[in-house]
Amino acid sequence: MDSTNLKALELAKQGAAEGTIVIAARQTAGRGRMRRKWESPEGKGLWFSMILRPTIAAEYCAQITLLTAVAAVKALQVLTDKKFSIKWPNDIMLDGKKVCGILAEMALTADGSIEYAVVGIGININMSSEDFGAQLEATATSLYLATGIEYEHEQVLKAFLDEFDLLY
Ligand code: BT5
Repeated sequence: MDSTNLKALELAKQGAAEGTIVIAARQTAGRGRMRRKWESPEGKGLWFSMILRPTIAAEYCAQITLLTAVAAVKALQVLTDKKFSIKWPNDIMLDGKKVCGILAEMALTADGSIEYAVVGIGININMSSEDFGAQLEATATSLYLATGIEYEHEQVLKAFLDEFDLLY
């Protein structure tokens, strides 16, 4: 699809339940912040978005990105035995390079609370240097590049959701 965030925003607007997840094998218009592009080639990573309906005031919305980052780090560390760090607020780093990015987008109600939030997460799983291309190779990495292991997408998704569920 174009972008799991776009699809999830559309579904949330139509009333989709909290916990709905949109996941794509490939994105043709994967989005980063400020209209930047997120490379999402087929089968090389986990590209997904979650629909949330948190009952918190909008002033606390930044916490959604922060707790997502913490959940991602915890899950990836358990899975791989590697040390990950967070470049706040939304980049997960491995060996000094970006392995995961987070994009949270939300809609507010008239009284200023959050109507729904969409949290998009991209985790580079099996990306090789060629998949990143000359521009990203210096700044991006994947679980495969760092460990030599080809992780299953479902395994990474489950590990993340287990941690996210606890923190959320
Ligand atoms: C982010 O933006 O890091 C948020 C990325 C969120 C992607 C997910 S995938 C599922 C969901 N659906 C979407 O459409 N998006 C979300 P930002 O901090 O603006 O970083 C973007 C920058 O990261 C780009 O300008 C590139 O420099 C770099 N980049 C692009 N693709 C990358 C990749 N696969 N791995 C590492 N870095 C990448």
